[in-house]
Amino acid sequence: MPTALIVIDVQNDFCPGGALGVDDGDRIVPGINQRMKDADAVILAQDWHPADHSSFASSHPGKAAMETIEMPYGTQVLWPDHCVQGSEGAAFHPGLDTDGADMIVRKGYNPAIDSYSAFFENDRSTPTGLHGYLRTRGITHLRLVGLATDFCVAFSAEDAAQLGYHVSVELPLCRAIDLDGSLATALDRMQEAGVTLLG
Ligand code: VGL
Ligand code: ZN
Repeated sequence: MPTALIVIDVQNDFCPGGALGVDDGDRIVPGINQRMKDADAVILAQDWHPADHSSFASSHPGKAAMETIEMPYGTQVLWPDHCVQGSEGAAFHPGLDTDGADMIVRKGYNPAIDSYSAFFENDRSTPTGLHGYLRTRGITHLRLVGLATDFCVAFSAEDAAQLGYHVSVELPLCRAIDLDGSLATALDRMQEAGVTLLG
């Protein structure tokens, strides 16, 4: 089965000490590097925002990080500034074997809309191009790992399942933000979408 490993957002800002640091986010790096060796294709997703991105609380006077607002495409969590294009925070964790990647897909570059998923922006319809890439390479099976389980990993997994891929998420190689029960919700949603959760 032609299988791709999709590594979601293993970037400095999502690791401890980063702008949106996830607990133990750096601990998954060695295991991910190991996992690259038995995939037919390795894809890295990279959160890549302009400095004035609409998902940043700093773009909305009077709003604080982790509050939500209504956007034309639905409810949006407002985040601290993170993964600003070209910054050290947007760089991959220095331990990640980026040389092992076949392609890097950047997302979240449109100032007006966030993009948790590596497949679609948060309107769940504007494509990033990853589906076309995987399809033309004949990939049918996806293994997802990375950060954060309950946002970018979950949205990517759900979209991939909806697109018809066989999708598994390797939970020991993911870490979550877990904001107001978001991890439990994300696990339920992935399971409902037909994603296999590997413990
Ligand atoms: C992510 C929040 C904002 C993620 C990205 O990678 O899960 N979360 N941007
Ligand atoms: Zn982001």
